[in-house]
Amino acid sequence: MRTTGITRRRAVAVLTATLLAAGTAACGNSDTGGGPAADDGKIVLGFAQVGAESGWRTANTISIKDAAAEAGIELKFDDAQQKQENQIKAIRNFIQQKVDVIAFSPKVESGWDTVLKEAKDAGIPVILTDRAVDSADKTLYKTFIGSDFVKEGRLSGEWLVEQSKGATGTVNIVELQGTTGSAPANDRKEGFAEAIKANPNLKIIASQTGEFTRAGGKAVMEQFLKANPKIDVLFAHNDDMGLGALEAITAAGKTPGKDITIITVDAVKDGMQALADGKFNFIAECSPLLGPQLMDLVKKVHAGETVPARILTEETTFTQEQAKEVLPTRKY
Ligand code: GYE
Repeated sequence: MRTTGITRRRAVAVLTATLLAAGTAACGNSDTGGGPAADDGKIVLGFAQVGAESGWRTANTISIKDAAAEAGIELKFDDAQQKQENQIKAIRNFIQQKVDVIAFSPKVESGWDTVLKEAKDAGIPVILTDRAVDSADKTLYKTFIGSDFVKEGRLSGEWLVEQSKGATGTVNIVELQGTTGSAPANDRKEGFAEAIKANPNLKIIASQTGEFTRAGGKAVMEQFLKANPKIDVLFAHNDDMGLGALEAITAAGKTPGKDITIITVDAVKDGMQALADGKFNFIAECSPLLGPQLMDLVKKVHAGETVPARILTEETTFTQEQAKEVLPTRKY
């Protein structure tokens, strides 16, 4: 359907990956920071993960751990269990331990300036992965690697606009938002809302956070179904919330994918299975496999090399037919 767009995005991502790979061979003295290396000469990376809320996050954590081992980087990994204060504590610990590079996936966008300034003052470069921060001072971190969440929302909305072309009456949409204040929740909401403006029949009648979890998706969908007799479409900011919502929809005597059109984001295996089974209708992909690119960046910033301010990951979209095709070889 959007073959051209998909091809272009892939081309950009492949080019980015190639450039990154080429850059890692270079070496040099770091004047931008980097504490003493580990005794065995390995680069030490402190990574503050946001938690383990979804299939996406699990795949992301595995990717980071595997890629660090592969790259010969010593990884200090902290799971903040969805608490920003835990992430801040972990970053402060990394500073105290004088790690060489700090990377983290910020739970929410705001509230990072103080701790980022502490890392900068200590001369430890910081890389943001997956989620962005709203700090005005862009020198507080070296680069941001992750997806274009606005685009994911927009692609989801555009697909719906295309599907609803013939609709004569109002199409009632409910939205399950991700973690309040997080970059993916803010941006996916924005991109989707922008795209569906193209058809005035498309109306968001309810929108609430389901915290990116299955349990949250189920509980909020139950409320939506109780409060709204006519729901035509569900837009869930990730697969897990969509999967949780399936249970609520079935329990309410409706058929997911038929009575209610379901659009989600991520394309993790369980989501793709639901899509192939006809329970979901469309998924905008968000790749969790950031590990290899992150390790390349860690080496570069440790070597004091200049890196691009923003590095986008490879993404595509899936219909039910496309999900059936790729599912057998899906890795996560
Ligand atoms: O979409 C969701 C996860 O930040 C991109 O976080 C990530 C999001 C992902 O919990 O499943």
